[in-house]
Amino acid sequence: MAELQELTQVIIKGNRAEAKRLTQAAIDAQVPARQVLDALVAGMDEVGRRFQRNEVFVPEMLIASRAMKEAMALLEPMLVKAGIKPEYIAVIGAVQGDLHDIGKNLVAMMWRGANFQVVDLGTNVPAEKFIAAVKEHRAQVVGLSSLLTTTMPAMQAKVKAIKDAGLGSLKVVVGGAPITQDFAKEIGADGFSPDAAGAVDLVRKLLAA
Ligand code: B1M
Repeated sequence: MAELQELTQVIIKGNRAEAKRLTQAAIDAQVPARQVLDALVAGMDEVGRRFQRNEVFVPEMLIASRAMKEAMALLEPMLVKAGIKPEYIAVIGAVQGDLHDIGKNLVAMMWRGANFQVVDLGTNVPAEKFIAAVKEHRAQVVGLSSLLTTTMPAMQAKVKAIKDAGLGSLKVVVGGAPITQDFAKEIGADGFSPDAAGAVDLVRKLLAA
């Protein structure tokens, strides 16, 4: 449907007013909520791909996420009515000792843009808080962010504590500027992404497996 393709495009452009107008128009025209949601998610997926190709940068991602958020606020009651649930439930936070949250917030936004339910614990998060939130929200994935080489050892301890807590098939993913694939493997994490867009694909792959 042309209107839904247009909705995808306005999300990519981060045009909030148009995103809200087109979402409301689709709701009024009784377009199934799932189709509207898919059009919104397709927009954020494309923003993610462009970010990975260095065609857009952090500001464009923030603007697109804001448009997505406002459109989702209109759509949410329809999703609830139609019984459409978030794809996955995720908990995220910056590890204890780390106050950097810009990258972590981008990951949370991209996850929300992919229709994941995200519980954001903020910064300076101890292992016990991650574990409690995973249990409370029955999360399938937990994301740890670290920007400091000094908090990297803490990340290792946190991954171990979370794994030792016996939380079933929970996946632990890590990221942040000093983190590498090798480090992630070394500390027993299930996955690593170098950027926020990749964190969406990573979770989809891990949880679909
Ligand atoms: Co800080 N800081 N900082 N800082 N800071 C760095 C990280 C640093 C590299 C600067 C430098 O020296 N060149 C350096 C770390 C050096 C090191 O560890 N080797 C540093 C330092 C030393 C410090 C302090 C210790 C400074 C001091 O007080 N002496 C202090 C520490 C505070 C603390 O955390 N306890 C400190 C404080 C701060 C501010 C508070 C002033 C501020 C943070 C504000 C905030 O976040 N709200 C700040 C900032 C802004 C930076 C820089 C300039 C920018 C970080 C940033 O937001 N980047 C940074 C230098 C730099 O990077 N140029 C620096 C943009 C962001 C989009 O990228 O966070 O990497 P990033 O996220 C990416 C990926 O890494 C990935 O996705 C994102 C985008 O795609 N990603 C994930 C991130 N988390 C992920 C999780 C995932 C997956 C992917 O899965 C879960």
